[in-house]
Amino acid sequence: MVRQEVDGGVAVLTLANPPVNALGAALRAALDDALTAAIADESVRAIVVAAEGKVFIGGADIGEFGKPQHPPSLPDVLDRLDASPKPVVAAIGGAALGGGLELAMACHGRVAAPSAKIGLPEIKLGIIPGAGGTQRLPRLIGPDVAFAMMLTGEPVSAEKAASLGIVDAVVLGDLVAEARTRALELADAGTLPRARDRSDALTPEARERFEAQAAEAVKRDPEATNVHALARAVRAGLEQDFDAAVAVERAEFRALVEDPRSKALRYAFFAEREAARVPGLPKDTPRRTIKTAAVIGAGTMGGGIAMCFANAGIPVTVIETEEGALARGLDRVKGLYAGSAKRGSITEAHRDERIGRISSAIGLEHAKEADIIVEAAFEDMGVKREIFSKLDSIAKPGAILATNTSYLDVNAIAAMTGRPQDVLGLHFFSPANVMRLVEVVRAEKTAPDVLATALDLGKRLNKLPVTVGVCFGFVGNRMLERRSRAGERLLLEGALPHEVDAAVTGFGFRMGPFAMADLAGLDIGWRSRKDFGGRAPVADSLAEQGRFGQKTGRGFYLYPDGARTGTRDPEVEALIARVAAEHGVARRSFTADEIVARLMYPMVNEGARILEERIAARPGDIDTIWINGYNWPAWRGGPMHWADTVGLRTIAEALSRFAAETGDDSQEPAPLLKRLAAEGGSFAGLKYA
Ligand code: 3H9
Repeated sequence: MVRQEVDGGVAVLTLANPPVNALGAALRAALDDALTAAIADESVRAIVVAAEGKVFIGGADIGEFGKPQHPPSLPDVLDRLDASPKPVVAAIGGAALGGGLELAMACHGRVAAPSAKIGLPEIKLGIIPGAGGTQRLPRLIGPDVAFAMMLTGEPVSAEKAASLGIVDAVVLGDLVAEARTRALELADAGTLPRARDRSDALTPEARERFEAQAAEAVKRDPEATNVHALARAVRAGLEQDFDAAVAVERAEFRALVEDPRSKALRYAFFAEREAARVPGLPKDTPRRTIKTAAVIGAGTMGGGIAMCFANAGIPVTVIETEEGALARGLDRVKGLYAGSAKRGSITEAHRDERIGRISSAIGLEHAKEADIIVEAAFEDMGVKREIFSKLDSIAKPGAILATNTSYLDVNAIAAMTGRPQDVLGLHFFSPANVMRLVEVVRAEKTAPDVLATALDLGKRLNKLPVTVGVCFGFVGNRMLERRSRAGERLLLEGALPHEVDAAVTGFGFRMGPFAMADLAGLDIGWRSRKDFGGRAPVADSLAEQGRFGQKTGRGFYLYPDGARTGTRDPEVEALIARVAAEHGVARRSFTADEIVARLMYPMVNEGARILEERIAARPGDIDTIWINGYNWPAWRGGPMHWADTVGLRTIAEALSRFAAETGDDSQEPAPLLKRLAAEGGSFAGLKYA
């Protein structure tokens, strides 16, 4: 796991623990042994720690957290590195994250390749750095800058790391050779620069700035236990000596590992990666080549999808039926790029390059050269059928034909072509150029190489593709529909829109369902219910009055003078009472907990049905979809993980009660949920082939 080569007085210890050199027990032990041997070897004057692969070190092994620890611990190994009588230099060839950066900071020198990314992302896992990171980083770059970096968890580039003082230099040529040279220089000079001994960056001004930032961070997210802990650990480093402060960090870290929030975030980390593996789709499935793309439709979705291709370096043709729509769509895209360049998130050169990759045309025949065609036309089966039957005679053989439908039957769409094996759904989320989630809809006849290519393409587009099966609304919207229905019912039974929204934001969503409906436009759901059926008596009554939400200044709430946040409207509350009376529904008040149960349990129930029907391969796929496409609070781990924490028996019993109270049999627990509840089981405990 650690290769050791001694040459010219330098021992180069190369870590080799693919895929990301995570510092699991075996690697820690191997590194510790190699270090001990190098220190003992009289021919060795200096030591270099390098790593194989694209990633230097991806951090501690997250999978080991919460399990019995095998020695040596990471802090112990880093203490020995730090205390080495021979200088140690880290050669950071790729990402140095979490424990990886902590290891590098325990060395006496650090050099990085230009492509290296450097950071402490622990906060995103609900924890804080636990191997000296909260102490060494502030000593290198100041408590204020270090706190800011650890608070976002975002890595910085090698260049930035050098300008901040985290690494000593960025090396363009042979990284390990440069690390050797520097290690020998330190040996010659007889100095062992240690981050722990530094105090020059701990100035009174920097301390003051750190305290202001910490106060603000804690105020912004008072429930985030790890933000509080981070502030305490950094502060300990300002008030106590290094060893005492490290002990504070260690205690905070240990407590956080047991925190349900961190458990949920770690679960979500692995669920997201697991989603890339599709049962029954071998790793070595052949892929088709994707060099060019076409997008049908220049609306908001079509434009956003075209941007995804252009951003990934894939030339794309946007196709419309008439000039006006095309020009409007392209203008919108150019406007978005201009905005990004103005904000500085892309350079002007990148903006021009990306816009240059988007061409446009009138008429489907212009899709004939494309390796993949994504249809993002109007959500209407007739329209989609017509497009796909035409594409069948236009697209080149082997081209992948994808539909961006949010609800419709992809099997029926595929059946319009003589090549259903080439057809699948790519359900992007709005705004498509921003949202990471893509539901990849595998239709009955979709060929394995088409699915594998689409999943690879998703990654190339910097997306998070999750494979789902065909059903109305796939995974995300199908479950959302349950929540919407439950929300309407709650209104009739006596909860008011602001009470429901407050319960949902209190649960951790950024927005409640009614504020969200007002933002999206009530006309959308209203029209779709007209087309597809379904009833939402309150929302429909509002839409019938032209109350379409924010854009008309009135919806579930009032938005006077273009306000972005709604205020309560007595008229709406009276309307709800009237509709409830018409439906003969008795009204009462609801607590926030009752509201959450009423809204979320039916979603969990639908999730269970989705699993039974194999529309999603595993609970983690459903959770990944909800966290990344619907703003489910990641620290609650997604609806299925959350359901396990609530207890499936509690949920099943409540659903039976809801069914009895509302007379809605569809609320009865699904057979899978019923079975797991009776067995005392959990979704996490399900075994999949
Ligand atoms: C920490 O360091 C705590 C310390 O402060 C204190 C300790 C005492 N552990 O993402 P990918 C797996 S906390 C275990 O697809 P990429 C991953 O599951 C840690 N496994 O690759 C996947 O497995 P599989 C702080 C890990 O190239 C495979 O590696 N560090 C870890 O797109 C490939 O992963 C972080 O939070 C890990 N640390 O991106 C960084 N990392 O193939 C977390 C990865 O079986 N990691 N795996 O599904 C990342 O951000 C990305 O993985 C990375 C590579 C950028 C490194």
